Amino acid sequence: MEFEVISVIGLGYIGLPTAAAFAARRKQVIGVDVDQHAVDTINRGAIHIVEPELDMLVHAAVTQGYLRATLTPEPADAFLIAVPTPFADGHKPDLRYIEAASRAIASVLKKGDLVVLESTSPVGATEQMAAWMAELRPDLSFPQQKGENSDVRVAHCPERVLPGYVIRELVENDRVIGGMTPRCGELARELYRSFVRGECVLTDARTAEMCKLTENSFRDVNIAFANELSVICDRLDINVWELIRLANRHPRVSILQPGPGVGGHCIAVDPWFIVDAAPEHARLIRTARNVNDDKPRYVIDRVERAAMRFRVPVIACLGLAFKANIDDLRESPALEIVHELAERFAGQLVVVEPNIRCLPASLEGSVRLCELNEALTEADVVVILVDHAQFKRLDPVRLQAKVVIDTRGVLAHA
Ligand code: SAJ
Repeated sequence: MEFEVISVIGLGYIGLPTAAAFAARRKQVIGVDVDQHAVDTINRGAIHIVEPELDMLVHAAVTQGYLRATLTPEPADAFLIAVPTPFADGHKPDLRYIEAASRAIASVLKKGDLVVLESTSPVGATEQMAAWMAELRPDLSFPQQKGENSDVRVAHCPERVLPGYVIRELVENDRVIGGMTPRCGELARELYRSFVRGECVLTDARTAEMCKLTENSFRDVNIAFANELSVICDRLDINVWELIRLANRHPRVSILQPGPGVGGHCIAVDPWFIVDAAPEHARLIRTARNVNDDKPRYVIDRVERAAMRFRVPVIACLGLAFKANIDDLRESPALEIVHELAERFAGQLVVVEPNIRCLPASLEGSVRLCELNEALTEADVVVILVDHAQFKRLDPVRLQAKVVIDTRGVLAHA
């Protein structure tokens, strides 16, 4: 089966690079997004997010005529859904974007089409997506009705690329593909093989869903271990960065790095989908989430105690993004910490975030965005919240006579 026209629904951090990857293999790609600004930007050959090398790829894809963006779905041979799956109140998975996307493409589906859900999803979401489409298209059959003989094929292939390294990981990482039937999986594998150099491993849709959640929970639990260690080490007056470096010399020990908390829209979210599915059994996974979610509060307390040493302290917060060398502020512990501090120390806070040009609206007026040099000149207390490359090059002499709270071990690794 040749997939000549591929449609990617959701042109964000995953959908846009994926669309560009198909286009780079000379596939006709129709990108669909509800955001007019994103659609217009892409059609100009530019991008609305920060991801190394993506601008070049999108520019080439659009100018060579392989990629175009639109607000409304159009017919295609394969549809990839890459929309967000946030959680609602009580940490319950919120499938409204998947529902909207699948309902939106239902009207343009035809016999022989393949629909792949890429969004990280709770177990059962792929089947639910197929049910939504079937409801709107009684004239077509779906795998839950006709098995291997269905008109439309459905699979789940969770994305697993690391922001900041998306272009490389998209091509190199192995992919887990869960078909609603074996044939659905095989077709999806054919589709991905056009640009994926890693192995495409087949399973069923539910296992693929759980696999993605497991990967991110594994990371969350391991970061929680590092974060818990950092709090214990503060208590015992031990340098946690040195401790981890030493422990990691053991051939079977590989501890991750403590930080100000866990951010992003994946690792801080996905483990809750497991907790929601098996609340009585997901004890370790829930505790890890709580340990990581408590870390920003711990940092705020440390900053408040440090600030007490000064009459009117100026506090410089270095970094707002959820991790190094990106502009993404979503679910960022650094942002959460700065928000809290801004309320407590209004007018005394300066923020350095080299990857953004203006502050988020919620911080405007209460803190000042400035250059690193200026912040260091003014500050009494320096709080390092993100290990951006610029901060790693910081001259320690500039920090003399200041109180420094280094939540990322930037100075310990210098
Ligand atoms: N963090 C630490 N210490 C560490 C590693 C990370 O505090 O040692 C923090 C980061 O600063 C950040 C958060 O954890 O705030 C998450 O960052 P990350 O780099 O671990 O992961 P993400 O959210 O950027 O991407 C993850 C990746 N999953 C895994 O590594 C298992 C990526 O492969 C997934 O595709 C992505 O989630 C996703 O979209 O699900």
